[in-house]
Formats: sequence, C-alpha cells, structure tokens
Amino acid sequence: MPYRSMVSRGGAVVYVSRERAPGFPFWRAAALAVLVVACGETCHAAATPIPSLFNTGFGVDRRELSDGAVDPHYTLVSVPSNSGAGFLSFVTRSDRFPLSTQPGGWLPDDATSKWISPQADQSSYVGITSAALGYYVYRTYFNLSSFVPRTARITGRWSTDNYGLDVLINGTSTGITHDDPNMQFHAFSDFGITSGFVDGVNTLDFVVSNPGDPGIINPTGLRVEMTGAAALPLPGDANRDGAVGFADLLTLAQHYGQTGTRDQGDFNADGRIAFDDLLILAQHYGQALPGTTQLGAAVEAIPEPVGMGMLLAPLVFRRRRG
Ligand SMILES: [Ca+2]
Ligand SMILES: [Ca+2]
Ligand SMILES: [Ca+2]
Repeated sequence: MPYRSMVSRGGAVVYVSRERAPGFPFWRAAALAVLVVACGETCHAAATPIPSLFNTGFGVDRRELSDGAVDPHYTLVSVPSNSGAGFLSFVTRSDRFPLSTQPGGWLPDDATSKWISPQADQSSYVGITSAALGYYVYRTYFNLSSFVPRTARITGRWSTDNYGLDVLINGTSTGITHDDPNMQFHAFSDFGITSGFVDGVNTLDFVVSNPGDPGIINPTGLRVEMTGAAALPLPGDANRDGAVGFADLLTLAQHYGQTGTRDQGDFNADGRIAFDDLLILAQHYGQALPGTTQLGAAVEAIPEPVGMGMLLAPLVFRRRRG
C-alpha cells in the first residue's frame, strides 16, 4: 500500500506517502502536497481585535493618562510653522479653559478618551496672535503583521477643535470629516474605515484645522475613540492573503528545512519549516476566508492538484540534485 496514512479535516482529504520518501524530506513533502484533494470550502474565521489601536489620552497600559502627559500613541506630523508646537501631543489640562468651562466648552473627558493638544494648556492661547491658526495633523500607528490586512475594519468617533477635515489611511484620504459648525468640539462624529490597509505598520492621520481671527482665544485639540478588528490567517496561509494556495506552498518550499517564521511556512510555531508544516498547509489547501472579490480571485488562482504537481516538479528535481 503506497499511502500509509490519510488525514481528513475540514472537508479536505490528504494522503500521506511514507514509503516513497527517498531520504530527501522535501520530496516526501511535495508528494503529499500533490496528493491533496482540496476541499474548496469557504472557511469562517472570527475577527480578532487589533491590539495596537488606542483612544486619545491613554497610555500603553490602556489606563488614562494624567493632564499634561505626553500621549505615546499620537504624534503631530504637521503643525503651523509659527505655532511653536513640536511633534508631541499632550493630554489637555482639564482644569483650564476650554475643558473647565462647562457648558459651552469642550466635551468633558471621560473614562473612554481624553482630549489631546499641541500644548497641554490650551488656555495659554488667550491674547496671542495668529500663531495657533492653521492645520494640525495627528498620526497614530497600528500593526497588522499578524493579521490578514484586507479583512481589517476600524470603527470609531472623533471630535475636534475646530474642524476635522480628513482621516487618511496610509496617506490616502478616506473622505471622513467632522466639519459641521454646530458640532465641532461639542459632539462626536462616527466614522468607519474598511479599505486601504496594508501589511505591517499602518498609519492613520487625523487632519484638524484651527481657523479664526488673530488675537482671540482659540484653543485646538483632538479626541478619538476607535476599535478595530481583522481576521487571523488560516493555518497554511503564509502570505496572509486570506486563502491557502499555491503561493503559500511555494513559500514553504523555498524555506523547507530551514529555521524561519510563520510567514515563511512555520505554521506549528516550532521555529522550523518542516513536514508537519506542510501537512498543516495541505489540510487547509483551497480554503479561504469569506468575503471580498479579491479573496475570490485568490482562490481561483489556486491550481488544481495535478497542475500544482507539474509546477512543483522542477523545484523538487532541483532540490534533489542540489
Ligand atoms: Ca479653535
Ligand atoms: Ca495565501
Ligand atoms: Ca514548523
């Protein structure tokens, strides 16, 4: 009997050749891959929270920062040249104007988020000239390197002094605004982001304008509350595109027998790309996360097992001779 074991999991049937392994591990591995009968089913995965998204005014421990503290998650990447502001944003002092002036001032801070500003004390703008007028861009970073980036979604709300002109995802405008003159710093606007995500580190830029007449009391600040979620990759999805297919098999083949990461084919997290990882890939071959047209295209691009074997043969032959 040429095949000693059969694995059935998630609708996939995988035959594992033990006797035909000629001493070179990848030959055995490739034989297994060729004999995969892909289930082709669509696999469902729950969205997992993106841990690197933070509301304004909170520390790395997710506790409220005190007034005047530097917000470690939001930096100013653009300020008016004559504003005297730097790259840091600060938790706005709540004991002074405009937070101490209720009603009529800013939305009060609460246990979910706090106002941040180019300077902690926004009441110091009393009597100065046009230095504080202009545009302020606050940037925050989040990481999708353990997720399928295209499945990411962010929902939230923001408030601004004075107007929120745009939110940019990785430098691209989303068209999100908070520019109703009746709302400004008195209310939140909801927003959602469903595209523009990339692998690894992503940026969100919040563009705030602070117009007005020189010489008047004119504070500025930003308030953001948001959460995000994305799907974790299926076992075997090395390139984290949402489907387990030929590109993932090639990646694994290129790193077979080496130490490496999950993105290189180490699916069982033992630090090495080996037969057990190929078995995991084979068990999920042809599966995809539910959803987009792009995902559908990724699934269609997966060759049939026979075609896959033909494509793999030169690689296997080269590896055997090498
Ligand atoms: Ca203002
Ligand atoms: Ca993939
Ligand atoms: Ca491994």
